[in-house]
Amino acid sequence: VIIIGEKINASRPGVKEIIENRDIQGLLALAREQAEAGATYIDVNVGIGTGTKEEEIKSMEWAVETIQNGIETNLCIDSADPKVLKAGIDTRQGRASIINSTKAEEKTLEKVVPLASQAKAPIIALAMDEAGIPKDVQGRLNACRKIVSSCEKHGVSLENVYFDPLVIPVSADAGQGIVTLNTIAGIKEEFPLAKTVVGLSNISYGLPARSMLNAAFLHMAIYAGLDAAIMDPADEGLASAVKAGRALIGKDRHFRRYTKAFRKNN
Ligand code: THG
Repeated sequence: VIIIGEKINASRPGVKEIIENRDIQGLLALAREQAEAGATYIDVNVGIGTGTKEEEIKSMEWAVETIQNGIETNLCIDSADPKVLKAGIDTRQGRASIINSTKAEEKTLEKVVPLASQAKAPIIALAMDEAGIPKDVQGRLNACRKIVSSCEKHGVSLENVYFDPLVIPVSADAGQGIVTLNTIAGIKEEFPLAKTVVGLSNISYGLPARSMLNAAFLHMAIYAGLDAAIMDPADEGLASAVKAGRALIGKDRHFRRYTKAFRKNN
């Protein structure tokens, strides 16, 4: 499971201020902490909600520039706005980055899928369309099918597509966890080349003992076929859940990585 660090997100306490004040050391500390904890990609989401699109573009350019000058790491450029995604990718200058994200809406697909094709960048595609997040598995798979058509049209291989089945807080609707899990399995069955990703921490929003819920959901998602997670890499329980989960489904030959990580603790 590929770990994408979630912490550079303007909705988190303190991060909005780091972005607004152009706090270089504050931003780099968040990036470094996650890279050192084992994140392969660092998510960068600078949308503060109240600002204009132009401000979000400027903030994205600043954040990408600052991180790439400060540390060697891969980024996951996170915005609902295709112009912000393009600004992030253009600032990125060739180093590996994921585009996060497009949804199955024609207008968005026509902007973001060609960007992924030109930049040869992996892309995260949300299993939703202009009407919102479908409540059931078939609705979400239908959204994925529209995205696959667009990828075929623009020459993006499904190996470079991470489908996000979407995680809704179970505190809002207790039945949604299983919908997400079954959507992961459905995607892997219908599009074996494609990859899957979730924004893991969303599952536990509004509930106590979030870390435990996140780890439990991660185990089930790994069994269903999860390839990547946007999560807190510094959460030790979660990092352990990744190592244990991938080993238990046979993706860690001879439990080598698992053993290396835990031997000295026994
Ligand atoms: N899918 C995709 N991209 C996404 C999301 C997704 N980007 C944004 C978001 N969802 C994923 N990122 C976060 C970042 C922080 C939190 C949740 C999702 C969050 N953090 C709490 C905090 O920092 O205080 C604590 C987390 C915890 O304790 O579990 O809530 O779904 N493609």
